[in-house]
Amino acid sequence: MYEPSRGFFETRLSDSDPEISLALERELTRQSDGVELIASENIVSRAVLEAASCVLTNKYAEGYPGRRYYCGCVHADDVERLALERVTRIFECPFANVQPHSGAQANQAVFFALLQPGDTYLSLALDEGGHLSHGLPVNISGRWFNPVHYGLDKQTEQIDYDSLESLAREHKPKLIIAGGSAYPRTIDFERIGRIAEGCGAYFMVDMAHIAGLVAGKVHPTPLPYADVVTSTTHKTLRSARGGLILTRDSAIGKKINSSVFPGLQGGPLMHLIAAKAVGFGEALRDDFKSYAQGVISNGQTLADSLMAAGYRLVSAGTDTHLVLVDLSDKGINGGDSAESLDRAGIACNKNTIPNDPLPPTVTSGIRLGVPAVTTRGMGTDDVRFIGEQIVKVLGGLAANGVEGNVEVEREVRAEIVDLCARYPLYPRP
Ligand code: DSN
Repeated sequence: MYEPSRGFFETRLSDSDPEISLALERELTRQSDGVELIASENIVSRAVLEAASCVLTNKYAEGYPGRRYYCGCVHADDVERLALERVTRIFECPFANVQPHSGAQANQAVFFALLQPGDTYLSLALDEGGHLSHGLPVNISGRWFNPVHYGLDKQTEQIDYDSLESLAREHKPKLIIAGGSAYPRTIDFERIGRIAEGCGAYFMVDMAHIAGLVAGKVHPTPLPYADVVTSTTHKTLRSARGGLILTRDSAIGKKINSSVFPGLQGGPLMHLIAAKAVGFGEALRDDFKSYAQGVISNGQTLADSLMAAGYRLVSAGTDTHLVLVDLSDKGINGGDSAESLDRAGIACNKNTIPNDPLPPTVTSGIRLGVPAVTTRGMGTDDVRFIGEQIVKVLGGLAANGVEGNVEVEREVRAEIVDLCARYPLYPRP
């Protein structure tokens, strides 16, 4: 007969599995010593981190609070009710579903609830700032449905609302999606809502990138105009990793619930719902507003410092946490730039720019974002300094090439480690 040793319940990870423990320790060092400018990333509180590894990882809770398929869900119910109560308060919206495992699954749940396979919908083109779950041909949204993409105005590089309207008239979509992962500007939700209404389409906003800015009331909310709003919970919103769906319409809410479970998912990740609830609680506090304001001022500062150094930004600036840098006139590409910056301690990602002549594996741009540095407490002076370091690395890359930039990367890396030491993360275990 199997008899677990006490060690099974008592031994810490570092003793039980030194290999994984070491990798995690190194990851903490990487996060602590580097500047994180990946626009979709953030750093959660210790409380969120603790909840994410709680005992609810052991629990199956298929169904919804008060309507579960398994027994023993009383505390899971409390946790999910708190998550729902908090998130509906943040966004002033009567219905939420906090069970989607990710933003992409939240989007799929909306498709499953409101569309039939083959239905036409409009969304922002991926290479103009959209998202792969909004119609990439190899994604389920592109294979099983019929996406028609709207794009950006060539002059302003902001959404071309007139052409969106013409496309809506021409294609009579069942759904219009707004939002994306590399669009730095405020979207006119009211106008797209009107266009959707005019052609009888549902209007969905994927606010994954801006959810924390909406929560902090430093960005217009899509809630009054959209039939349904999806989001991730871990980007600017700074909660645990996962997805979220909101709607003001109870009939849509019912459909969403059954499309998340049992339509797409089985047991919800209750430990992450607990951690989402903790993050939502934090977003209701006053200091979250200061954080959100900090994100906006840091984003603006990063944009201004790069433009002042002669870098062209897509749409010539930002209204949010992210900036998209066009490197095509610098003789360097996005892939090499992101890797060089990474070696210098600055993490970001290569990103296509509108009408990019280079493939998505190379790209002509990089996407930068400031949520994580803002969370650490870095302010506009620090961000200006980070901007200068970016300019040094990219200038070195243009002048010296990939191989020759080692010295510049080393110098910048030392500056970045010094900067980060002033803004420590979690204590070591
Ligand atoms: N991977 C996310 C981003 O970087 O924007 C979107 O899913």
